[in-house]
Amino acid sequence: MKFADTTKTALLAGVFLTGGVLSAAAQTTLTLTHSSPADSHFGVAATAFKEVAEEQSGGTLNVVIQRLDNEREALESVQFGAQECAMGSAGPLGNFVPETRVLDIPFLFDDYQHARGVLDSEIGQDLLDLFPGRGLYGVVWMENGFRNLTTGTKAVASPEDLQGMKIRTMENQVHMDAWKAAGVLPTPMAFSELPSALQQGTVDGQENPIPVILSNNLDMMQKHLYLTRHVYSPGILVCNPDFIASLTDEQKAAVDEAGKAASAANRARVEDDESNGIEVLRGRGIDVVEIEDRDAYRAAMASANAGFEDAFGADLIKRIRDWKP
Ligand code: EAX
Repeated sequence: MKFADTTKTALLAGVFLTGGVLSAAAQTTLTLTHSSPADSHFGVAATAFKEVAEEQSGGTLNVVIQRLDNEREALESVQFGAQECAMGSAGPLGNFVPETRVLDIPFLFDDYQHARGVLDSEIGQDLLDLFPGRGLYGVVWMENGFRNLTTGTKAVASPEDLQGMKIRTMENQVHMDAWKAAGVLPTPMAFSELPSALQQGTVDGQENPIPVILSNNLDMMQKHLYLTRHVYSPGILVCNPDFIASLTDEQKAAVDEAGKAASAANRARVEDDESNGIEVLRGRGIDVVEIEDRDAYRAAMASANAGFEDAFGADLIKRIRDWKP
């Protein structure tokens, strides 16, 4: 009797353990980091990614969302395989896949429709196809938005006033070259270092899209917001290629579907922030300045264009500029 009881318990324990082990083995953890708060154009995209990836994989993917504002470190970490995926601006991406820098040229895109159209076209896909050669898997282009200049105490009545100003840029050679052409002393740093640089006044200003300024409260550290929209800032969702290769077909398809859902949620939120965010920022007290003459900024940065043509090819740049729906 005693013997039988023990056996039964052992059997039950065995079943229980096997069940536990099975479900643990069947679940693959996917850590996805993103920059900006949960309530932002990247935060909502990460949530959409998690929902679709977990559902479409039949619950075999477990997506863990974390915030990581140093976007260069996030890309490095994905490349190493220390984390599975990362989402953020494409700011530091050119240090990994140099060809993507063509998208960072100022005044390249007329509006959101133009930029999204190019990213969704063969041009965007051709760029994504280069990622595996650089140790990354490009899931989908995302969006950060058109960037606007903000400054602290110094006011900018026209681009001439930029001469000698220290402006924080992303760690992006194209952006630095363009600002240098305008007479600025570009000061590249990771996004994670920006708030303290603004608070301590080590830079005179910075530039970022409305969704970023809004969700990170950058207006609290700046006096003026100039709606320069001088450059489109793509976003990107990347994963580690070995991780993708280790997935089942169903899981791989789930990641791609989740990428599409993330991109849709991200773009919808950018649109929302663009239509409502400027008023919100004005209400919070920052001096918002419409720019009548964006061409003056285009002209101020124009001397950098010859270098961009050498680097990326005049043909490709023209193809992007001339893109039509
Ligand atoms: O992703 O570094 C930047 O200014 C980016 O636009 C920001 O991290 C949002």
